[in-house]
Amino acid sequence: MAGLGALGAGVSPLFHGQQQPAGAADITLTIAPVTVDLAPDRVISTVGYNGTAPGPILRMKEGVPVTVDVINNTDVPEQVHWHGLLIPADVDGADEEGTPPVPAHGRRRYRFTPTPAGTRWYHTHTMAMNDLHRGSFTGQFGFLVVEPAQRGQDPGQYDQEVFLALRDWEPYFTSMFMDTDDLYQRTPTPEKPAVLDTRPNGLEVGAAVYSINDKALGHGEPIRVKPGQRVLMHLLNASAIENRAIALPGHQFHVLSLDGNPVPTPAAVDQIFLGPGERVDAFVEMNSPGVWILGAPEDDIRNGGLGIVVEYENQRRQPEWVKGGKGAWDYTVFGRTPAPATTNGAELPVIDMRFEKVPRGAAPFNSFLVNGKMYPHEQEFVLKAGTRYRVIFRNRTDDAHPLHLHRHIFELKEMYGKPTAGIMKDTVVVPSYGRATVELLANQPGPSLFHCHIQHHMDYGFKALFHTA
Ligand SMILES: [Cu+2]
Repeated sequence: MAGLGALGAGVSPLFHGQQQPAGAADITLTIAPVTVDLAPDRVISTVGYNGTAPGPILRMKEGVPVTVDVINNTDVPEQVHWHGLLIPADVDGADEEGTPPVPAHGRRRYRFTPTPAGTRWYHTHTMAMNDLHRGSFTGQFGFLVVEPAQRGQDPGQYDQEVFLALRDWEPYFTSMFMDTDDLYQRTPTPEKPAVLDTRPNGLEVGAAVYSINDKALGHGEPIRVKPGQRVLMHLLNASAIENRAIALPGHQFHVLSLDGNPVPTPAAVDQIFLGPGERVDAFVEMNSPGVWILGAPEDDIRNGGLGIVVEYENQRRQPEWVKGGKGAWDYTVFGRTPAPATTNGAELPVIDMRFEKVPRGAAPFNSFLVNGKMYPHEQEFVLKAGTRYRVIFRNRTDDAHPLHLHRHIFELKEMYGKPTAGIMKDTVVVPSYGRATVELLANQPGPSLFHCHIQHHMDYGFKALFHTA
C-alpha cells in the first residue's frame, strides 16, 4: 500500500509526490487558464499567472532570499524561468538545466536569492513545437523588479513609473512571413555566405493582434501625464515571435538601462528596438502637450493593437500618430570607448558559435544548427569556473535573432563591426548575417541554457548548453 504509506508520511496527494511546503511563501503564482480582454471585440483565451496576462509585477529585494510557490492548474508540466537573474540551475526554470518542472495539477516551491538589481522578468520555459497554445505563445509572462539593496542607483527623479510589455496574440503559421528587422539594424554582414541557401523556407509564426500589457491600442486607460513630468518607462518585448520597435511622436526616450543593467552612456533616442526577451528602461520628459500614441512605427502593427495613448492633462482630442524619421537602433550608442588594445580581450579563450538555418520547405518547419548540429550537443561548450571567455555569435541566417544566455550577464565587446564596452546584457539581437562578440565570466556552476528567444527557433534546434565546472 505505497499510497497509504505516502499519506502517512504527511504528503498530500494534491501535491503529486512533491514535498508539501512548510510555511507561507513570499509570493504565490498560480498557472491557470485566463481570458484577456484586449478590446470589447477581442477576447483572448490563454494561460496566465494569478488570473491575468501579463501576471502581477513581482518585486524582490536584491540579496534577500525569497520563497515562491508555483501552483500549476493546467494539464501539462510547466517551468517558470526567472529571466536575467543569477541563480542556480535547479531553480532557474529550464528542463535543459535540470530544473524540476512544476507538475500538471501540482506545485513546486522555489527558493533563491535574487540578484542583481534591475528590471527582470519571469515567463514559462516549456517547448511549444507545433502547438501555438503552449510555451511563450501563452500569457505566462510578467515583470520582475529586483530592487537595489542600497538606494543611490536610482534612475534619477521621476514623477511616475509605467511598465509596458509588448505582446502579440493569436499566432498562426505562415509562409508569407515578412519581418522588419532590417529597417532597424542596417549593419555590416560579415557572416553572409558566398553562396546562399536558396531552398524554400518552412513555415514561420506570425500574428495580427497586438497589445501593450493586456490592452490593444485605444482600449484601457491612457498614460495620463502633466507638462514637465518625467515618466520612467520599463519596456519589455514579451513576444514569442518577433523583434519590435516603439516610438512616441514629439518625444525622446532617455535610455538608462538595457536588460535592467545601467548603461555607461545614457543617451536619448527617437525610437526603441527590442528583441523578444529584451528590456529597456528609459525616461521621457513630457514637454510636448497633446494626446499621442506611443506605439509601433508600422501602421499595420500599431493599428493591430501595439500601442497605448499618452494623454496630457486638459487635452481632449483624438490620439495622434506622427510618422517619425529613421529609427535605426545601435546598442553601441550606449557603450563606452573600449580600453587600449593591450586589454581588449584578444588573449581570452574563445567560444566560437555559428548559427545556420536549414530551410525545410513543406517539412513544414525550418530547423537551426549551432556549429553544424541541432540540439542536444551539450559536450561542446565546457567552461572553467573563474575564467573569462570571449564568445563570438556568428549569425549565418537571413533573420535577426535575439540570443539569450541564462544565469549570466555578458558584456558587449563588438557589435555591427564596432568595438564597444560596458554594456551588460542577457539577450542581444544579432542582425541577419551579422556578428556580435561578447565577454562573460564563467562563475555559475552547472548547466546554463543558451538559445534564440523566438520560441519556434529554440524548439527547432537553436539552443545549446554551457557547462561550468
Ligand atoms: Cu531566432
